[in-house]
Amino acid sequence: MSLRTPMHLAVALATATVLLPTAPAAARPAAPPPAGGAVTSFLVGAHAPSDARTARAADPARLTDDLAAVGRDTGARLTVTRILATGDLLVRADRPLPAGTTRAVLDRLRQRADVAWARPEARVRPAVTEAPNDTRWSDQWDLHDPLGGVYAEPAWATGADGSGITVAVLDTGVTAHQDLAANLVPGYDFVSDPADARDGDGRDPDATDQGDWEEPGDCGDTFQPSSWHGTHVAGTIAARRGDGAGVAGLAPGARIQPVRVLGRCGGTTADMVDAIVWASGGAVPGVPANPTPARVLNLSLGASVSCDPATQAAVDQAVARGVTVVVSAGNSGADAAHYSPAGCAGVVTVAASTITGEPAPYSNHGAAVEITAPGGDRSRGVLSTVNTGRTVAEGDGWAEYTGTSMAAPHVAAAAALLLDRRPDLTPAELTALLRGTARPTAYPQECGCGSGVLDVDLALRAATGHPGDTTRLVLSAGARPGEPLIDERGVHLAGTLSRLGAGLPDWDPAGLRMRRVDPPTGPYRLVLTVPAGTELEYKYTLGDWEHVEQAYTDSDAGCFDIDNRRLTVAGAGTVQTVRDRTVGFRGVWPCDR
Ligand SMILES: [Ca+2]
Ligand SMILES: [Ca+2]
Repeated sequence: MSLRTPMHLAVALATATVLLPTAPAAARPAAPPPAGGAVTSFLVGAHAPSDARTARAADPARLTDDLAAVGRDTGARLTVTRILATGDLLVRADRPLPAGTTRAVLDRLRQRADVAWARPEARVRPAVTEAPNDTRWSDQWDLHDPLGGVYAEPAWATGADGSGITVAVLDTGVTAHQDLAANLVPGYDFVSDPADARDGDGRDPDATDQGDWEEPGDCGDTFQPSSWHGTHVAGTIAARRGDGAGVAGLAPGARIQPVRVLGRCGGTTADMVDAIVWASGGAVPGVPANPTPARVLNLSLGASVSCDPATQAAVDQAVARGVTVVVSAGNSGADAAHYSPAGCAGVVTVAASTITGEPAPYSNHGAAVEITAPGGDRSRGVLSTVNTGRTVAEGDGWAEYTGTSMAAPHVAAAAALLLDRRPDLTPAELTALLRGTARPTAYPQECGCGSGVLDVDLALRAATGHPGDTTRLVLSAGARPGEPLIDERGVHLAGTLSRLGAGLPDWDPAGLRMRRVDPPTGPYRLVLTVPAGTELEYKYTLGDWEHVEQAYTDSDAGCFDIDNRRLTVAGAGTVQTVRDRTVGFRGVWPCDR
């Protein structure tokens, strides 16, 4: 796949020598990444398409001369660097401009007779324009849904895919699967009881899932088909992306190390403890050393007991070796502290959320939870790789499963993406990044779902120190089914305001006004009061209809309304996502003042 990246722009600049009136491309230093919220480039309308008779084409050289005076007070150099195919001009500064200079540049440009309009340039978001060609991609709401998803596409657009990072999946093993085979490294079978392992022996180097079906009387009264649980978890982390088939994993460049600890009727704590040590690079008596120790472990499993000292010691060892241990919170709707390994110290305990970004009703919760990620519910599960066999393996399949088991691998994959860009991150640093960029859920106090829902895109930007031109405010609002989202007084915003980057004005969450308008199931209205002169990019979704727009306030602070499919920009806006009963926002402020 070819996602648009900043590299395309850099290439274009380097080759556009004839369009650099004041500085040859070779002598022009590469533009630094924009600091949070600062402006480094402008788009200038060189003619008015609606009234071409009265407009004259702007002269790049004269524009540059004019802008030189504006930039002088800050020492910035402004250059017309490209003429777009539309005839409009791209003006770039050689450094991020402070707010006052940005304003002065825009004022100067707009005073010119040969300029129809001028705006700070905003980044086009590849998340909206391109998608992987995996045939089931549209069903992977967990990766791309604006309310419930983890924002995989903009994260991938940074170039991160988990390459070079091994994630151990301590689970039922994996089966052969076309969507996984390329990303597997050898693991180990730690199931020591041959009857549960079903492969005729105890521990051995073959982590192939033999099926965990249960006959009546095995450990329950009824037949249970094989789950292929480990294959599902592995696919969420690193199924092949862009192969025209099946699903895409969140970290499709990562390697999966299958470590088998679950068989018929589950597994034992003793086997899990050894597997944690081995997968993270420690020595286990009687087992050859792991040639490819993992940086991340995923344990989508648990028992309803508090963390025992052996499990805690194994986790401590892994963490001491720089390995991040991600575990599912459990599916009992109870306090995760009373489950193991969810309640262990030093692990990243993951609760589950739904397609609407709300806490999943079955999910364990509480102070032991670090973060929440998509796990689905009865309406929509998480789609990933499975086998079609009811007992032993048969063929490749894909299926939606629901649970915190499905949530944890999103976080494990996110960790792999972060380590791809920042191999130096410690487990504690990594956890702090994931938590610090999660978007708050509705009713965060009651939720007990940690810092909120995973946002891989924001985490990567924070990890790489490149909030770039997308310094963002992330706002979250929502309502439980059946509850009014916003009361008629116009203010009912759950969640908190989080902020990345510097240089932004203070935003007051109380400045958000949201009101439901008629008909009751129909459009919502959002009124956002923003400072004058705010440029931002926003996305709104109505049903399957999605659109990205930019708005700019050049005089008074204002607001915009989204009224069904009619969008009126009276001042500035925010990201707006509209669904039946839930409204979420996700702000993208490419520049600010
Ligand atoms: Ca075995
Ligand atoms: Ca695929």
